[in-house]
Amino acid sequence: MNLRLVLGDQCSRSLSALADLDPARDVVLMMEVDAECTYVRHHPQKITLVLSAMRHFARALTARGVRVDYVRLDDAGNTHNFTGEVARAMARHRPERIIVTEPGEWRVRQEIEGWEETLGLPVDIRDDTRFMADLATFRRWAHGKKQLRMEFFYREMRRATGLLMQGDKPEGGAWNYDAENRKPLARGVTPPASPRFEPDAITLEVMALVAARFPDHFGRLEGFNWPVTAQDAERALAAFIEERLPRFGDFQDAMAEGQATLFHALISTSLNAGLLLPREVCDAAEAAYRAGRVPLNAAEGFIRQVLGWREYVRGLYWLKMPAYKATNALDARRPLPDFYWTGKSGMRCMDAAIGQTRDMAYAHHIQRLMVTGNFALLAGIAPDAINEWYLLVYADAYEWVELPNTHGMAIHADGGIMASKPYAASGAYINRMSDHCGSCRHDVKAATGPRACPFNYLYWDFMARHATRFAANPRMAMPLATLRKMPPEKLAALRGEAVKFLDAVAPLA
Ligand code: FAD
Ligand code: DLZ
Repeated sequence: MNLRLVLGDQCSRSLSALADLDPARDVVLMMEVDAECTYVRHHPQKITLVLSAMRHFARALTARGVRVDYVRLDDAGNTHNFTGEVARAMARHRPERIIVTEPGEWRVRQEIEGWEETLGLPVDIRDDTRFMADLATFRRWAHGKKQLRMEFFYREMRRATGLLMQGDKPEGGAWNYDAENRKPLARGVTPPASPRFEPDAITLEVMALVAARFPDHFGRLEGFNWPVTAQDAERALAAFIEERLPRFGDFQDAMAEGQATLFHALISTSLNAGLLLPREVCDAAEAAYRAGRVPLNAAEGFIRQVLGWREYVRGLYWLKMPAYKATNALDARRPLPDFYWTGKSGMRCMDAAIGQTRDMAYAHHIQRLMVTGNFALLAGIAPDAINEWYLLVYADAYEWVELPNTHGMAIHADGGIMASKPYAASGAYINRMSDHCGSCRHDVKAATGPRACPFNYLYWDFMARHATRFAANPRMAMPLATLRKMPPEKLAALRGEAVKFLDAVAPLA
């Protein structure tokens, strides 16, 4: 018999580890283990989501006649790590081999690759066919290229999948409609509420377990509202396509007071846990466009996120690990300020992003990139510290997707492998894209003085710190030219404010 593993983010009926399963002989092993809940101290909503999805998936497999050996977190004898649980299951079932779909994280892959030797059994590690680009295809695409720009990978993926194509030409004549997608939320536009997913008995039981077992983890568990089954995830997708996708493009980069989710899809938790497949969500968006229910800028903008960014970051992660995790191109060394946990920075945009992160285990892309990420970039927060934060606080966080977004997009730790310039912005950007500054105690127009917006002086301090490094980068020419023209006493005042602020909130050791 085969022992087939299903990990917590592999709750998909089409999982390669379940192909050719023989219900008469094989056993599926699913393991709830402390090690996966605490290697970073995940947000309680993420732990709940994963464990509840696992329990629902196990129930669905059992209903189909599959033999599932399910180890619960509070089972006596649980060794609380994957290797220990596979060893115990081997003693129970005496399998001839282990079959597993490649895991999403490097550390888990390392562990599994050791099993043939440590457990003395053949281990069949299968490709994760849920993604649209397999890793070999990405490696071939990346081979010999100096720069790995997502935009070119995305075009290859459009051609390979036929999504939003007219023959060999992109739908509408352009590959990218991003220029139409940078609007702040217009006055009088109210984003529709996202659907409610009332916790059922299984989820309630998991919530009680998580609350009792991980009381010190950052984040609120009450209000948990994530899909934990494929059916609920499909309902979330359908609601998004009908109600929010039509305006997704327009307001993709917007931020607004009291609006945590705007026109975003809220499907990353389901995609990453395996409850939805990326191809099905792209097909649903394309079908809505072809039926005339969604404009092209919205459908293209959304499909680019899933077919482009999501596949690209996964390819990059596996291409560059493990060295990628150690990158620190900007020599950032400051510790993470305490306000990343308390949400009490006094900066309205930061506190809104951190507050909703605590309450929902969610913030949308621009909050992650241009608020908390931008702050970490400008302040020079050490990559390990900010990286752990992003992996810990979001319900959709897995290292394969979180790490490239953090090191590559947010803090430029990879030195430009992913992004041709750092996403550094002053308060003016946040003011343009949100209404936060209106209710902030800081003055976004002030760069020095007691009410100055910290993003302003931190921005110029960042530019001055890294001027030499970016001198030859044409995309940095404008801010660096402004920096050069700045009177020395003005720059000294800005940098003085920056250092005073940073030494107070994130003192160097
Ligand atoms: P939408 O904005 O509605 O986008 C639709 C889908 O596109 C998302 O569900 C997601 O699957 C995909 N997508 C969009 N942008 C990206 C991207 N940059 N990379 C990969 N997929 C993308 N996403 C995660 O899934 N897990 C993470 O741990 C994660 N960490 C991030 C850390 C930082 C510093 C940054 C800047 C971004 C991170 N992202 C991460 C990407 C993005 O912020 C989330 O995918 C998105 O906010 C999820 O919300 P949504 O489903 O409403 O997305
Ligand atoms: C995230 C997570 C958590 C919190 N708990 C478990 C678990 O108890 N058992 C399990 O199989 N998987 C869990 N996961 C998901 C794993 O961390 C994930 O499979 C690896 O990070 C590989 O992507």
